[in-house]
This record gives sequence, structure tokens and C-alpha cells, in this order.
Amino acid sequence: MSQPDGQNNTLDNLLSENRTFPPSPEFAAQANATAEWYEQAAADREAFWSEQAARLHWDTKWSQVLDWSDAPFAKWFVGGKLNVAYNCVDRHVESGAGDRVAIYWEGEPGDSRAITYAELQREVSKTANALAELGVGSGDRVAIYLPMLPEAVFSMLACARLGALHSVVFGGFSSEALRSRINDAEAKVVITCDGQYRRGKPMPLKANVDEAVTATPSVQHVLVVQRTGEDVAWNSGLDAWWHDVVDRQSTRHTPEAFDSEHPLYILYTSGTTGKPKGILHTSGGYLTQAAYTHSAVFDLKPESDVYWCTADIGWVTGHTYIVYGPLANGASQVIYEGTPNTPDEGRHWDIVQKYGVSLYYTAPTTIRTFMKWGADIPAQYDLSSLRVLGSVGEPINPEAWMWYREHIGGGTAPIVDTWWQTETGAIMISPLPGVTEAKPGSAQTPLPGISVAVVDENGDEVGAGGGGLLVLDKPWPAMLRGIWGDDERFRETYWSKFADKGFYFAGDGAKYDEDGDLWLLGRVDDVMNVSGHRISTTEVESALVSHDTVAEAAVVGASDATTGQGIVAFVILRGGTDDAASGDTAIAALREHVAREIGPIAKPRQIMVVGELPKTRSGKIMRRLLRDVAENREIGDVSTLADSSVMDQISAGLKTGS
Ligand code: 6R9
Repeated sequence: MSQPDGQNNTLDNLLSENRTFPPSPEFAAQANATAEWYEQAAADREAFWSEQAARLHWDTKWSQVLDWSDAPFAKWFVGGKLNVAYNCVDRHVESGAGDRVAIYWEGEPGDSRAITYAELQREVSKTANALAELGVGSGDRVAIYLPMLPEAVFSMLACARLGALHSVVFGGFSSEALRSRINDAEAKVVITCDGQYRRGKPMPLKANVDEAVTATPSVQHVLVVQRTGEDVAWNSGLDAWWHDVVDRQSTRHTPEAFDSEHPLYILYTSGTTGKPKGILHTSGGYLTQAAYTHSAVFDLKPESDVYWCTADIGWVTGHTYIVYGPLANGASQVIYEGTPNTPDEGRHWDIVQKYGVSLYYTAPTTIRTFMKWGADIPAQYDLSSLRVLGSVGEPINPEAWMWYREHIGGGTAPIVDTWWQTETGAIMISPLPGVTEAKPGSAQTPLPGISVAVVDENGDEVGAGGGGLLVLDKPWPAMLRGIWGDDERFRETYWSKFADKGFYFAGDGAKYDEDGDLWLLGRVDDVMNVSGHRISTTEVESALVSHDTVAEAAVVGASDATTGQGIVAFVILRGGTDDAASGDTAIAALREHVAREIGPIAKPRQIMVVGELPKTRSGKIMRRLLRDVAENREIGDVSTLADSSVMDQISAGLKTGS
């Protein structure tokens, strides 16, 4: 398969992946999605999306499906009016599902709460009344800085109900990060809590808000949920307890219908420059695609399934696949407050068993952590309720895919590897369970209604077997409507690279295999160029992880005087691996292994054995920092690391030669 220019060597080891898993006839017979959807959507995209929008309750029907005349600013379901919170809550109560549990909330210390749709309606109504009393109205911004508490969901839906925009800031972000986000959005109210449980201990949270709001002129109120009961400093000019303000409100609130393009939320995400981008999402199109994808990709049966997405509500996955998609579909879902190893490494499986979770959605990094802990842990639990497994956030290597299917999915549950971004708002590329013949490591196919292309630098399609840049060549309902307050940056970041073609540039590399299935190669800045050969970091990582001594691997391209870039790998060895394995022999064996898996060109120049990898709070490996180590530079900004001491450990380990 090797091409003379080396461009198409990229994923040869992954592309030689020839295991396929056809859907079982039983699953296919009951699946929500059908193969015909691809044809229907291709024949008339707008008619297809119109049908999907009919999943929702509209107070006024739209007059036009898509207005793309002001591209890249899209308008979907033009003239339609709806209330997003009504769609996620009230209509289920009105249709007789009020007694269905919406949220099985599981606290880290073991406390729990089951919230029905009827109760959710009361809680969201009270919260909306409280926010209105604090002066929040349509178009205002509310910052939400909360861990995984039911109040986070109530707050988001209360904003949606009032037509106010929420800006959820992940509870792990610093006060400085919170402040810059509050100021960028000019939020009027901040919702937080006293503290949160992390690894069995109460950790303060409000103190960060106290520090942030010393320089946030827009903030008029801070609403504080009591979770841990720890002492907090009190700013009487701003602060109010949730239980004082929300609890006394009426449980009734009449939702108002807003325009389909009414803004729903801002969510900040990092870009190539330091300043985070406030990604703006709106109402009708976003909710349509959230509901459609959640139903089709997870095969949700609202009456019988128990769904669990392990993401934090502070990330887009939490927005679309904890709040808006599942609740629009009337799902029963688990929300878990804590870490997967509290009180022990079986916590997730204990929760699956306790609630009979049937649809489970997590990230490859979590799956690899479970692999590191060992298959004997999930084996102690009854996981037979699981029937669909999802993956999101980064490419899933075939090794982790196989482990997930085997040890979590009982060797039968279909895996959906879902590619999407904060900017896309909802899943774009994924197998459909019951329809797609699955292939470990490949996200495979754009969903019905979604159109993508893999192009070269000139924007020309590369075709089957070719690698290049992933673009979205047609607008989609949940697409971002801009960057808050910065139209220029919106055009520049996503639309300027292929301006003449009108493509959205996703920033990811991708490749089609010979069957026409898509393989995501990671961010384009993660693709290395070694002696003119393009090699993806994912490809080498995948090869390393396929060796049975390796638990996790991160690979970076470090500048090299001879080859342009050299491959430097950081590996965590599996628990139980002999210490001697970190010695020269084991490293030599690993280099040989990669050479065997991919080819001599992909042999890492250097392999460093480490105890941990630097990860962001959303679990993404920060290769930039590893590149600093690999290039002997001073290590850059570590403020977005989940654990900022990891880089010190890595540097110290390298100095002592361990
Ligand atoms: C939902 C989310 C987006 C970036 C995206 C890509 C990577 C996400 C992936 C995947 C390969 C998948 N990514 N899902 N890569 N396969 N299934 O993660 O949003 O935090 O904005 O990140 O994540 O590189 O461009 P976000």
C-alpha cells in the first residue's frame, strides 16, 4: 500500500485491521436506525432534517429548513419557535411519563437521588423563577461553575427556559480561567457550590469563585448550592444560598417559545492561541441533532434503557449527551459525581450493576485506565445489562476497542466510536448500532444527514485509500453559530482555509481505507513528518499499546536535524510488569515491535518510561508539554493539566534515569 511520496503510509498498521463485527440479527431487528436513512438523507437532506426536527415540540413550525445565504452563519428551521427546556422536561410529563426517572444521581460518598420527570419539572421551574427574581432574562448570560450535581442540570435547563445563555465552566478550572470566561461573556449571575467530593474528600470550590469575582464587573449575584457543608467565606453583597432563594419559589413556571435561532449557550474551548473561544450554539437545530443522534447512535429505548455518559457537564459531551439529547428523548440516565476509583476501581461497574445501565458512553483514555487496572475488576460485576458502548474524545486504538467489547460488552455489545467537536455540537461520524458492520478503531461513516470530505491542502478530495484533512462540506443543524463576540475569529479559524470551497475545517487529519471507512488521525498538529513520511501519533501509540507490556502511550514528533521530526514515545507499563521491563532491553523490544507493526520508519527515536501522562481535565493528552520534554525545552504552561505535578514527576524521572 506504500506510495512513492510516503503520503499514504499513514495508517497502514491500523488499516491492516481486518476484524469486522457485523450487527447481530436480534439487535438489527430492534434498532432505531435503519440503513435506508442513508439513502433518504442523501436523496433529500432538508426533508430528512425536517423529519428529525419533528421529534421536538414546536410552538410555531418553521417555514424554511435552512437559510445558508449568510454563510458561514447558518439559520436552521427558520421562523420556528420552541422552548428547549419544555422539550426536555414538560412535554414528557404531559405525555404521561412524569413518573419515569429522568436522573439517577449517584454521589461519590454513596448518597443517591432518583429524580422523576415530574420532579425535574418542579425543580427546573423553581430555578427559573429564582433566576428571574435575580434579574435574569432572555439573552442574559449565566456562568455555571458546578460539579456533577443535579443542580447543574436544573440550572442549565432553567436558563434555557428563560432564554438566557449558560456558560458552564468546568469545576476543575482555576479561578483565573473562570474569571476570563465570566468577563468574556459578561455573565450576570454565577452559580456554584460550597465544595465537591473528589476521591473521598470534600474539596472547596466556592473559594475560586470568590477570587474570580473580585474583578468581574458584570456579576450581580452568586448563587451557592450547599453540597459538602464545609465553611465558606461569605460576600454579603453578592452571595445567596440556593436553598434560601430557590426552595421558596413556585414549582410552576410558564415557558416562553423562542426563535429557533435564539442562542442557547456558550461553551469555551481551547484553540491554537491562548485565548479560549466561546463557541455559540442556538436552539432548534442544536436540539434536533442532539435528540436525533442520541436516539440513533445509542439506540435509546426511553421506556427500558438506562443510559450513562461519564463525561463532565463542563464539556460539550456533558451538554449534548447528558443534558439536551437524553432529556429531549425522555431517557432515564445515571449522573455520577465522582472519580472512577472511589472507593475502589470497580466503582463504574458497581454503578452499572446497581442501576442496570444498558447504554454506556465514555472516553478512550478511561478505557485504557480500566485496562491498566485489569480485566479482573469488571469481571467481578454483572454487566449483562450493557447493550451499546460508546467512545468519544480521541481516536480509540483497536486494542482498547477490543478490550472494551470483550471485557465490558461481554463480547457482543456494539461499540459506537463517535467523532464530533464542541463546534459541531453533536455527533457527526459514527457507526450505527444494528446497521454498521463495526471495525475496531474506525469511526467509519458520517451519520445520515451529515456530509464530510477528506481533502488535500488544495481542498481536493483524496478518495478511497487516501489521507488528508477532514472537512465538513455541508452545513448541519447543530453547527456552531459563531465565536462569542468575535465573528472575525470564527471566519478565520474554521472557514478561511478552504474559503473558496466553503468548507468547515475541523483541524483533524483523516483517512479513508479501501472500504471507504474513515479513520481519524488526531489533530493535524499531531501528525508527524519523519523523513517526508507522514506518520500519525495515533498510529505509533496504537502500535505501542498493542504490545502486552504497555498500558498507555503518548507519542510526539520532536524536531530532528536529520529527519525533520523524530518520534519520541512516552509509555506507561502495565501493572505487574517486571521493573526490569523499563530497562534498555524492554525499550529495544518496544522499538522493534513498532518497527514490526508499522515499518522501520515509525520506530521511535526514543522511548521514555513514565508513571503518568500529562492530561487535561477532559482526558486529552497534552502533547505540547511532552514535546517540550522531548526537545529539552523549558516546559510550557501547565495550568490546564488535571494534575500539574505530572510534568515534574516526568522530568524528575528522566533525570534519575528511571
Ligand atoms: C466531543 C469532543 C474535539 C476533538 C476532535 C478530535 C477529537 C473527538 C473523536 C476524536 C477521533 C473520535 N475527537 N472524538 N478523534 N475519534 N471519536 O471531544 O469535543 O473536546 O471539542 O474535541 O477531539 O480531534 O477535533 P472536543
